[in-house]
Formats: sequence, structure tokens, C-alpha cells
Amino acid sequence: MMAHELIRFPLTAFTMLVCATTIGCQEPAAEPAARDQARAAPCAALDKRPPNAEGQQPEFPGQTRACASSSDVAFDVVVLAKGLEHPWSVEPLPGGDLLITERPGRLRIVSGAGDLGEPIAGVPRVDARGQGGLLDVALGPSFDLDRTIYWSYSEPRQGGNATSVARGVLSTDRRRLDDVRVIFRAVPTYDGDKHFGSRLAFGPDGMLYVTLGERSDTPMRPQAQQLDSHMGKILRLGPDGVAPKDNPFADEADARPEIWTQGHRNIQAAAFDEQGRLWAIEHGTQGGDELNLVEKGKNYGWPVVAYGEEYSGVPIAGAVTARPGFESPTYYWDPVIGPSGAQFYSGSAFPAWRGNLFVGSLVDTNLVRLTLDNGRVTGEERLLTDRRQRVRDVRQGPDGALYVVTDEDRGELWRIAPRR
Ligand SMILES: [Ca+2]
Ligand SMILES: [Ca+2]
Repeated sequence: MMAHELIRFPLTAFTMLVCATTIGCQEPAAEPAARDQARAAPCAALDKRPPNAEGQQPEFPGQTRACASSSDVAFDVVVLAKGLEHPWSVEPLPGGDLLITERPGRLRIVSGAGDLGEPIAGVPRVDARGQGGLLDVALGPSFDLDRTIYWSYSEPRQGGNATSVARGVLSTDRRRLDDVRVIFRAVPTYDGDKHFGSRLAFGPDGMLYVTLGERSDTPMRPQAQQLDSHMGKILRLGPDGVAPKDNPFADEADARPEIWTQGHRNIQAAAFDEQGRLWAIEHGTQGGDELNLVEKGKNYGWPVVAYGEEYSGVPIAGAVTARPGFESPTYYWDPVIGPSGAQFYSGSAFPAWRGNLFVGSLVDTNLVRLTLDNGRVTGEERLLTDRRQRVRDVRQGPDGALYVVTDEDRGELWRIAPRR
């Protein structure tokens, strides 16, 4: 069943003026000096709520509480599917249909017209307790030729569970997966149900980047700083799951060769920008959700460097907000938004949004739009606020529309397209 629902925003005179003078229609045209001045100028921050953690200062202006930004874009939201059980991922297929995962362990295809397909056979067993289950799905880099897809899941294993990555070939009738192989198994296992991380993203280098959480519980946290553990890391794998030889710790004794970066808490978003740079967004503690530019071999701090406080309200034991040798986030949210999937927009359907980073918010139940300039966040807007659903993933389709899934008992799949 499909329901059309409209959201309308008027084009303001300001926006039209901007659109008439810039390519991309997103930021006023300005000389760099004028732009810097504008950035330093006082502005109305989008988020006016008090911070979760008191007395913490950003490292630089604009690292948190960016200016409110309004793109005044008119769009329709089409509900393509309803009644999905905690969908975690939406992955557009080349022809306009969409692969979706449901956390209890189902992979389905929803057609571009909104027909919900039966579960695809061949998905391995998942441990769907808590935050676990069937998580991300990604098309392989040569999907057009070999129909190979990749997915991440919490795999039941001796000692509990851990995130694994598998690949398989989607049959031509799209009813089953063939030649299924588990290409990576994170270690160690742990008997818990939180912080699996698990976003998958293929880079322009043809490598598969995998984001892993640190499993949340106090005994596991320190592993985010230990190179002999996959917990709290971003990994870089070849398409066969083997660690490339130019990974930063490939030659280090006792280090896991798959590690690309360390010091993460629970990273649920990984997105490449148009320059081919990888950005990741992680769930921090209360007051410390982070956007980071991901660079080879770097340490992003958790649990020794972090903004925010424990969810119990006490300080994070032994942590500081900044320290030499550790990467400060490009941006952080305090109060938290509970970030999920993310997508840099590059389509032609919404010229005003080109280069913007869209981020799902679970806690605030909306879609965050960030404008960036020169590696810094310059503005923030919240979309889809009226729907009050936990946004779990956002992806750009081949038609330039944005596709969103919501993490609910009866979750939905939405298409966001220019207003007709
Ligand atoms: Ca995906
Ligand atoms: Ca950090």
C-alpha cells in the first residue's frame, strides 16, 4: 500500500537570490574572506536546549551547535512500505528497487512502486537480541556484473556473539542468496546485545570499510584503544575480506591487520563525500555524538578522550574532552541526537542539497541536514520532524531521491522526492 503525503515549504526571496548566483543553491556566494567573517559572525544556533554535560567547551567555534540552516526545498514524502520490523538498512538497487534489512534477520526487496517482497532465502542465522541482528547491506562494487551483495550482522558464536560480514550472490529471480560466504568475523566475542556498529561502505579504492562498536559494557570499553581487538574500530578489508597490505597496522606484531582507525564508541554511519573522503558518525555518551573525518591510522579517543557524560549523569571516568595525539571530532551533538545512517547528497533531483550530509536521528526522530565548508560544519537543519519516527538509515537512489527507513516495531520506508 502506498500513501502520498505532502510537505510544502515556500521558496523565500532570499533563497531565490542565492539560487540565482551560485551553483548548487546551498550557500551564498562569497569570497573566502567574507565567508570566514560570516562563519565567525554570531548566528542563531539550531539547538537551543541545554547541553547534557555542563562546563565543556568546544575546541573551535562551530564544533557544536551550528547555525540554523534552511534550504527551503519543497519535497514530497512517499511512504513506500509499512509494517517493516525494525528495518536497519536501505540500499537502492540500480533499477530503482530497494534492498532492505529487518533486524530480526530478514532481507527483502521493496519495488520502486512500493511492493513488499518476500524474505530472500539464504541469510545466515543472526543474534537479534537488543541492538543485534541483521544490520547493514551494501551492493558490491561490481554488482552490475556479479550481483554480489555484502551484509553485516551480529553472529551467534561461542562466547556470545560478534559482528560478522558475509557476501553472497543475489539470484536472478531475486528470491535467494547463492554462494554465501562469511568473509570477516570480528573478535573477541562477547555475551552482550549492544554496540555492534556495523555500517558497510565501499571506498573509491574498492576497499570495504566496516565500522564496529566497542560493545558498550565497562569491561569491553578499553578495547577501543587496543590494537589486538576489533572492538571500537573502523576496518578496511579487500572485497574478499582479507586485510590489504597497506593498512596502517598490517606489519605490527599483535595488531589486527584489518584496523584502519581506533578509539570509537558505536559508529553507525560511514559515508564517502564527493572528494572520496570517508566520514563516520558515532554514538557518544550523553552529550557526545560525533562526526569525524576518518583518516588512516588515527585515534579518535574513546574512552579516554570524549565529550559528554555517562548516561547515568556522572563524568566519564578518566576522560578529558581533548588531548594531543587524539582526533577531535569535526562536529559533536550535545544534547545527543542518536545518529544512525548517513549520506552525502550528490544527485540532480535536489540541486540545493548537493554536498550536504544527511544523518538519521533515532533519539530526536528526524533527518538531520548538515552543510559543510572547508571540512567544517556551517549549518544544521532538521527535516521530517512531524513524523516522529526513529530514522535508521538514509540513502540516495539512482533517481536522486532520498530513501529513509525508520526503526520502529512497524517501521516504514520513505522516498523523499522533489514536490510534484
Ligand atoms: Ca547500506
Ligand atoms: Ca572521539
